[in-house]
Amino acid sequence: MRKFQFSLLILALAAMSLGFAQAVQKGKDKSASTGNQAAHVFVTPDQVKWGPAPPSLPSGSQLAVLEGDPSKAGAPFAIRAKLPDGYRVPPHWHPTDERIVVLQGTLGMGVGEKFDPAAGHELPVGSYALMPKEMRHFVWAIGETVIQVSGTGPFEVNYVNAADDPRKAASK
Ligand SMILES: [Cu+2]
Repeated sequence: MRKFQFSLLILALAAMSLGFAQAVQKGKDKSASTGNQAAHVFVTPDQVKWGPAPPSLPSGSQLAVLEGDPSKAGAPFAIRAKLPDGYRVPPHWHPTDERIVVLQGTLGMGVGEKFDPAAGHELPVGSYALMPKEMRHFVWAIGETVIQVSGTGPFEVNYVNAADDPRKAASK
């Protein structure tokens, strides 16, 4: 049984890195005219490739990588997440700063170790949020909500209550 769970985890991780690798292909051509070695990125809306969210997030959301590899430590990344109406991410924290722009819908967001929308904020389209590393917070979606998250990897989700971790639930 343990072995089975472990292989599931490996599969999930492999799927994640595949998804990331695919996205990283974009914008690899270098600017010859300026000699600038940094890769540039242009992503039009039709080029955003949605896939299932990583197992660290509750199921039902979708994720697209716009830039970089969110699993890589010390490297910048930008991703989008599409959250269905009523979607929730219970109190959690990240090892790095999380920067969010709301592109569609309304993102509810609050700070603290208890999921309490009454103590949170409703962020409509155009809103920006910065959640410093290790700060406990929670989010919920009002209407189908699309957010852009950028920061420096690794993008990891740690739950305040172990029971909220979908990775734990999946291995039950
Ligand atoms: Cu978060």
